[in-house]
Amino acid sequence: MIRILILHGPNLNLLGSREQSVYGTAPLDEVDAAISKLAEELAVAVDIRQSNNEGELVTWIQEARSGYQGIVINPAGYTHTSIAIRDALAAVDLPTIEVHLSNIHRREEFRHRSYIAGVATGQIAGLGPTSYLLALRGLHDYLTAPRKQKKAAAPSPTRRAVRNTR
Ligand code: CA2
Repeated sequence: MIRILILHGPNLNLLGSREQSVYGTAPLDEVDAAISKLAEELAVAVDIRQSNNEGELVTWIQEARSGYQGIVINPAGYTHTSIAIRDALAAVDLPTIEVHLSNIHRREEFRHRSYIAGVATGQIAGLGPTSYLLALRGLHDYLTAPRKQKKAAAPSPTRRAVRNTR
């Protein structure tokens, strides 16, 4: 069974309690329940975690190398600051979807830069909790789509020459 690690970054534990006009009214456990429901429909296993600590997120990303086939991450405020999270994602080299509840590109200028986007497979932003569901569905499709085979190596010049003399 495909296993996907879902990570929520700092302050997302406050969802639903304040800043509702930006992040919506659903608390994090409601978002997690919707993610788990979709995971069941897709027959993937999800492990959902939240941390306010950059180092803890880095450790979880490193550990994902064994046992997980992909990562969905909302790095929250660390999106715009964390080279450590970017480096961890680059090091594990798992297909990763970056998620945001809000559309970071139409907010303050400092939110336009993501250190994560350059190492992510894709980014989904601006759709509230649905961003997570689209990310999970997209990552599932990405992981289950048939991949093109690598081209077979061309025969070496010597072998070609031998064949041509027959
Ligand atoms: O839109 C997103 O998902 C963000 O990742 C959320 C981050 C923000 O720093 C990013 O620029 C965009 C903030 C998460 C904080 O969430 C709160 C939720 C409720 C109340 C206060 C903060």
